[in-house]
Amino acid sequence: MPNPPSRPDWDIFCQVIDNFGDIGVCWRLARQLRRERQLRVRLWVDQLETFRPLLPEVDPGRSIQDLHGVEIRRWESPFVSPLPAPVVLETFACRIPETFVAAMAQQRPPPVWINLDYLSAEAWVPGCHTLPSPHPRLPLTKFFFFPGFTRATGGLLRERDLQARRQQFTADAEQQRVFWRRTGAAPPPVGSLRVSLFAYENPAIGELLPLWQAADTPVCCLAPLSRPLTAIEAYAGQALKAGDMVRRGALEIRILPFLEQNAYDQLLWLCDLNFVRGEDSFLRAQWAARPMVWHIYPQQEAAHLVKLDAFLDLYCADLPAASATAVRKFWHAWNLGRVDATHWQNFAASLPTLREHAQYWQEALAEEDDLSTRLLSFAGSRL
Ligand code: TRH
Repeated sequence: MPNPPSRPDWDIFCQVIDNFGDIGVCWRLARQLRRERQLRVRLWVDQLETFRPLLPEVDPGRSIQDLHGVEIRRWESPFVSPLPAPVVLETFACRIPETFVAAMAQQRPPPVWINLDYLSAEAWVPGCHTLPSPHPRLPLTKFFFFPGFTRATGGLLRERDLQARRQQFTADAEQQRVFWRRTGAAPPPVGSLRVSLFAYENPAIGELLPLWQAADTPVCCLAPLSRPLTAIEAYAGQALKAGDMVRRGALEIRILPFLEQNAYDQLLWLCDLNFVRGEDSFLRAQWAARPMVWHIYPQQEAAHLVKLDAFLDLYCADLPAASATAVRKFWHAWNLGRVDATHWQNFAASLPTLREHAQYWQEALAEEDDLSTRLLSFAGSRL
């Protein structure tokens, strides 16, 4: 029986813990389900202000808005529960409102309830993927869904046309001109190493910039407005804003505005090396098929370093030994906040190999079903 018009196909709940990754992932998935599968998606977001930099059309003052075919709802408290969708996705262990859970328990059959977890390459992930967790009181079961890099996991977020869009963009000088015009920056000088910089606060930034300043090859560092700005300002000895440029020796730093999510992809595609962080930019850098450096989200008791090594083991498995060592050492140094000249020189010497590897890595990942396909197939098997 078709759904009544007011009932969406999917409810997605997003609680912004900090930064942009939570909403970055949820928005990408919601938009993809709408665009590629024509599903009606209702996206609940507790902080619309954090959403806005990624999608400037978002109006934080509105409690309901329809953008790109997705119904965006401000997640308010107290929560007045509508009829839940047949599939309910809570993301990153956020707690969906009790009134909504109670409404889910009233449904026959009850909605498929999935918790989408964080991306990790750790060995325990396949064993926990799709495990059920029965509700202690209500006739509901929640399933844990883990994105991941292998067939035994939930896969990776990837739009169907992503590769084609990247190839078109990188081959089209006019699209690239439009990109530079929109960001308000001139294209990087020809022959320079184009580097994008997105990271958490990191003392290593203050160590790397002088190394680039003294490098033989010119470096153009493109930094969208975000936390590294503090370290860049300390290096430059002045306050900086979007549109500013700092030139010292072989280094030119351009401060870009925080880019709308699609434009950020384009920046990654245009660069020779991308410094990324968290979860979503980390994955987008892999789809960009370019060398990258990952600043992982720091966790208590250095748990993040185990997660970092699990990914490095996969990523470096097919690299020649010298490049694998250079990547491991540089990524460790970056995440420990201490980078020296040897780290950078060895890493830089491996860049041509890493570029080829990034292409191969991207192609291998793209052969697998993406996260939305696996989510839909799992939900379908439970409906
Ligand atoms: O912002 P992040 O650090 O996000 C997170 C959060 O810390 C979250 O709590 C944590 O759970 C998660 O990491 C692991 O980094 P991330 O994940 O890369 O998200 C950034 C988003 O911002 C991503 O969707 C890309 C987008 N972005 C833009 O749209 N424009 C930009 O200019 C930049 C720099 C990023």
